[in-house]
Amino acid sequence: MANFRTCPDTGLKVYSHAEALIKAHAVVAIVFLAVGGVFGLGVALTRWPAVHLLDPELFYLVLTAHGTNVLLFWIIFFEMAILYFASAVLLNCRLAVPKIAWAAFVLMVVGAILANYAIMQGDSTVMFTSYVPMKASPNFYLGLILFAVGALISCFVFFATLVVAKNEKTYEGSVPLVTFGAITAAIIAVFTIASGAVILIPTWLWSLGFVSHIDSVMYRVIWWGMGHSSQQVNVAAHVAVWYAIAAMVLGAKPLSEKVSRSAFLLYILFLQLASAHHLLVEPGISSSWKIFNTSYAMYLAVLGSMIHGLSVPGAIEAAQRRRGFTHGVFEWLRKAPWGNPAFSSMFLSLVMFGFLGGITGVVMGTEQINLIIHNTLYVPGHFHATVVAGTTLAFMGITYLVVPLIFRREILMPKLAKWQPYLFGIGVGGISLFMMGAGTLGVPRRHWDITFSDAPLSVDMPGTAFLMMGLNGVFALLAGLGGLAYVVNIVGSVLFGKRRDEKVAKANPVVFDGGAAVAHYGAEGTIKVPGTMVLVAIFFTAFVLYYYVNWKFLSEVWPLS
Ligand code: HEM
Ligand SMILES: [Cu+2]
Repeated sequence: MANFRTCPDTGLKVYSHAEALIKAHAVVAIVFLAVGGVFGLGVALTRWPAVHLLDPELFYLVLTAHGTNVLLFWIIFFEMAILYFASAVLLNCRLAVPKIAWAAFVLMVVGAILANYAIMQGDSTVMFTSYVPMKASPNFYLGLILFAVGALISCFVFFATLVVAKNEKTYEGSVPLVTFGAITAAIIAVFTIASGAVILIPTWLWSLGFVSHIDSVMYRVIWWGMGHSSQQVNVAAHVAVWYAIAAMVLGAKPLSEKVSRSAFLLYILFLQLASAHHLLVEPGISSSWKIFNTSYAMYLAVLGSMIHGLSVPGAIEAAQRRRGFTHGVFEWLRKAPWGNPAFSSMFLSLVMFGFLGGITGVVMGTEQINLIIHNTLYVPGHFHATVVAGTTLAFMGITYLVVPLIFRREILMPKLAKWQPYLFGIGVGGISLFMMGAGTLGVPRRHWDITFSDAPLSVDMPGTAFLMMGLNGVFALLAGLGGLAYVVNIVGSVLFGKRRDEKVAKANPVVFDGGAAVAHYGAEGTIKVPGTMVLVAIFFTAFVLYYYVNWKFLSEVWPLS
């Protein structure tokens, strides 16, 4: 029987099916993160020349398994949990069609297992991008299709739940910002999954032998309609998580909800076009198409992220100043709750996503300077900054709130939880930087052996490239340790953590003041956020310098005189 309980921390009404679905998705997500993380470590230890762990066959298989499990299964299962949280829980309402939601979950699980089975069999080593004419076994594509159909159905359950909330008037005014962010993510997800279907269904038929030919350029164009958009689903979701954590831990509300909402809107409007940045070196596509889509269109999506990048720390600064941390420019930041893993994950995610992921993304997305790093290890360096330091770390952060609020358990090892975001964050920051460094020196992407020992022409890789790959391995170990600390602590808490009844919840609240303190926010007039302005100035300076340096590099690649 489905029913509601009232959350002792927030006063929200929590519907039992929504709660159970959030738990199921979160747990399965974490299992795939653990599996995919181990594969990631295998990849990094192979690319460390002094270790060179796996043989070539196994390396590419493990690389395929790594990308698929973490980028698709970990992230998307977790995102579905966020959708249920942002609809049913935040809007105080029942879930529209719980049976269908469960069926979708089962489809996703079956699909994910089937794809993994196909990869492990060894005849689907096509990397997660599965570019034709490389051919995987039919089960690989079928697994991805089932997974995607499940995710699509979950998105529709989310939309239907919004309608239920509206009809049954379970909230007042417009939906909360976090829900708005989740709506953005879900809308983009529908486009993403549709692109996936358009390309993966024919490819599946091709691998079954019913279709004779798939055009490889067309494949890439449509595949990246999915591949890139899914990254924007991730960004929309993790930005929503930033706002959620800032609100829950500090009572921070955005400086202007309108501005934050329009920033989400920019994602919906401009982002699919930006997927052209994956095709910049593709022959057969015109330069004007590439340049239009990757500059004018892409910059508007980037603008969205930059607005959030100002708005989130601004909200935190304002909340901290209201609390009395008003000395100097940065007291609010120094005295932030750095020991709270939800907060530290969120802030590290914000900083690394912006500085490491954001700046390099714009540089890579520029047609001319893209050529310097195309298909080098710089590319995985960049996207580990976005999707691991950014999205994954943010999701880890909110788990520390989901465990007490939804699983109703205390965190089993709070000390470990305190350190975990730093371990993982520094590890991932390291692998991002060193992969980018190695890529700048010319180390190729997805290559088993940077010495090219079996190639007919010899290749001179500078010594620093070997150093970079070694450091990458060391920081991969650190990230692996941080990942392990997360998985063990969360699984342990869910199974063995102290139960949180009303009394425990009162004694150890995880949500700031039940969110009540923010209600009067607007009346205080304009709040100055000088610290945030300094941070933004540093960001732009770094941005401009790095952009300039890359054009300079380019001029050295092709000396004209
Ligand atoms: C312990 C943490 C991790 C480590 C040490 C790690 C390391 C690596 C390394 C070394 C590569 C290979 C780059 C190459 O040879 O081209 C790679 C690829 C990749 N990683 Fe990770 N990674 C980690 C976590 C993650 C997470 C959490 C995600 C996604 C959320 C992710 C997504 C990817 C993707 C999509 C690829 C590309 C696969 C391909 O080129 O087919 N990684 N990772
Ligand atoms: Cu992209």
